[in-house]
Amino acid sequence: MATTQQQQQRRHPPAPASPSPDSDPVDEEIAFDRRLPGLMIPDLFTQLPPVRDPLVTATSAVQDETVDVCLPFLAGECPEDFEYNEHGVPRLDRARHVRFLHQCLGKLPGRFVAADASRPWFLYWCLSALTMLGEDVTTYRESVTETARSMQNDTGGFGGGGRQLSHMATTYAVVLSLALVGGEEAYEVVDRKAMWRWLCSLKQPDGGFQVCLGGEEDIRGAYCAAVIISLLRLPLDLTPESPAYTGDGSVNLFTGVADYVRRCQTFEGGISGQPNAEAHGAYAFCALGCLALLDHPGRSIPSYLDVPRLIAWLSSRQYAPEGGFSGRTNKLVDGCYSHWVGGCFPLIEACLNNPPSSSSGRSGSSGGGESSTTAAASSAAAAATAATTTSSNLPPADESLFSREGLIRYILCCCQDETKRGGLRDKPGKMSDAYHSCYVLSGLSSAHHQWELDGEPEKPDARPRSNDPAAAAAAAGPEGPSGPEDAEAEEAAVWAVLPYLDGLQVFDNGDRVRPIHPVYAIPQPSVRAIRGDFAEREGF
Ligand code: FPP
Ligand code: K
Repeated sequence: MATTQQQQQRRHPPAPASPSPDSDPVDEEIAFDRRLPGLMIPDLFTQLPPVRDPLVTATSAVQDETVDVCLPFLAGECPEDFEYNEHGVPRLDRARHVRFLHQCLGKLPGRFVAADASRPWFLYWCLSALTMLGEDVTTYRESVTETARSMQNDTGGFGGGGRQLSHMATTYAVVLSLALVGGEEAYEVVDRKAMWRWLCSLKQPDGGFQVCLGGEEDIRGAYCAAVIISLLRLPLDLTPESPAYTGDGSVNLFTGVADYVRRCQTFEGGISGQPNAEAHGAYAFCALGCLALLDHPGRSIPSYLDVPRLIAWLSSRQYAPEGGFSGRTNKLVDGCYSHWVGGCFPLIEACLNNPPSSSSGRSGSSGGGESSTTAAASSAAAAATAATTTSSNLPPADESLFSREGLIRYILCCCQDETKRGGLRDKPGKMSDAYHSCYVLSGLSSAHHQWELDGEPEKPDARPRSNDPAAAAAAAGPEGPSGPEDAEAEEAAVWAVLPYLDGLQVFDNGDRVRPIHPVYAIPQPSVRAIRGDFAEREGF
C-alpha cells in the first residue's frame, strides 16, 4: 500500500520546476514515475492533476476518495499477487473471469431474487463477456433457447421471465443472447410477427418508443427497437393499432426516431434519456447506436447531433489519474462506462475517418437493412436523412479521440477483482458482477480495436485491412476474416475492424479481447449470421 507520505506527495504534487535552457526536452515530455523503479508509468496516472479547484464539496470529497483507492492499483503497488508488466499493467486474468461468468450463468444465491426480472440481462452480460474472452458459448445454445422460449409473450416480445410483461430492454437482451449462442433453433424461438406488432404498439407519434406498454418513452427504447428491428429484419410498416399510425403510409417504425434522438442532446453536448433531462453516458451510446442503424452513421450522426460538442462532453468523461470514464458531469469513474462512453469513440472515429461518399445516397432501404422494404420505409429513410450533413464536413480524427492507454490502465489495474472470485467491477472496493464484467470487457474491446466504415458494400475491400495477417485474423475472430461475399448489399454501411496498433501498447499481446460490433455490441459474425438467416425468409 502507498504510505501516507506518498499519498501526501500525490495530493500536493510539487510545482514543476521551470525547465532550464539546457534540459532535455524529451525528459520534460515523458516524465515517468521515478518512485517505482522498473515500471514505466506516466505521472499522468500516478499523480493528481496539477490544477485543482480549492473548493471542497461532497462531490470533491468522494472524488478524492476515489482517486485514493485507485492510485495504489494504478501505481503497480497492490495487490501483491497482481503480475505487473514493465508498463505497470497487470495481465488480464482470463481464467478467473471465465470461471466467474460461467458461475453467473448457473444457479444463483437467494438474494438474487431481487434481480429476477433481469434474467435476460444476465444471459446477455455473461454470454457476451465470455465471447469477448474467447470462449465458445454455443454450449449454452439449448438452455438459452429454452429459457428464451419461456420468457416470450404471445402478444410479442420477451419479459424478464415467464408471465412477466414484455419490455424493450429484456427483449433486446434475449435477442442478443440468441444471436450470441447462434443457430437456427435459437433464432426460430422469436415470434417475429408478434414482435413486430408489439413494437408497433410501442411506437409513439413523436418518433420515440415506449419501453413497455404504457411505460416510459426514452432513448433506450429507440436504441433497443432499432437493434431488434435490424437483427430480426422486421418490416417497418405500422399496424393500424399503433399510436403513431396515420393511415396515409407517411409514418413507419423509423419515422421521427432520428429527430427524437436530436432532441435528447443537451446544453452540455451529451445525450439525455429523454428530451430536457441530464446528459448521461449510457444514453450517448444509445443515441449513436440508434442513428447508426437508421442510415450510414457518417450521415446520420452529423445530421442529427452536434458532433464537436458531443466529443467535448464525451472527452470530459475521461478522468486522470484514474484513466476510466464517468457517466456524467461531476460524478465518479465506473468500469461500466468503459463501454457506454468508451464505446462511443470507435463509432465517432469511424465516421470522421470514413465519411460517406457524397454521391452514394441511400439505396432506398432502411439502415437496418430489412429485406421487405416498402415505399413507406424508403420515404421514412429519406425523411430520416432530410438534413444531410456528412462527416466529410468535420475534420478527421488523426489520433485516438480518447486515451486508450488510460482506459486500458483503468480496466486492467482497477477493474479486475484481485481475489479468487474473478470478474470485473466498477472500481476498487466494489464487488465484481456480470453487468460490469460485460461492459468493462466491451470497453476494453473498444480500446483494443479500431473500426472503419465503407459505405459502398460492393467494393471488395470490406475485409479487415492490415498488412499483418496475424493481426487481421485476430481482428476477424475464430470465424476467419470477413470477405466481400459477406457484405450485405442493402446495408447502409459496412464495418471493418482492425486491432488498434498506434501508439505505445501497454498491455500484453495475449490480452487483446475479441472485437464486438460497435453498434450491436456482439461479435460481427453473430450479427451476420442472424441477419443472414432472417434475410432468407419470405415474410414472417
Ligand atoms: C445513473 O446511475 C444511470 C443512468 C441514469 C442510466 C443507466 C442506463 C444504462 C446503464 C443502460 C441503458 C441502455 C440500454 C440499452 C438499456 P447512477 O446514478 O447510479 O450512476 P452515476 O453516478 O455513474 O451516474
Ligand atoms: K454508477
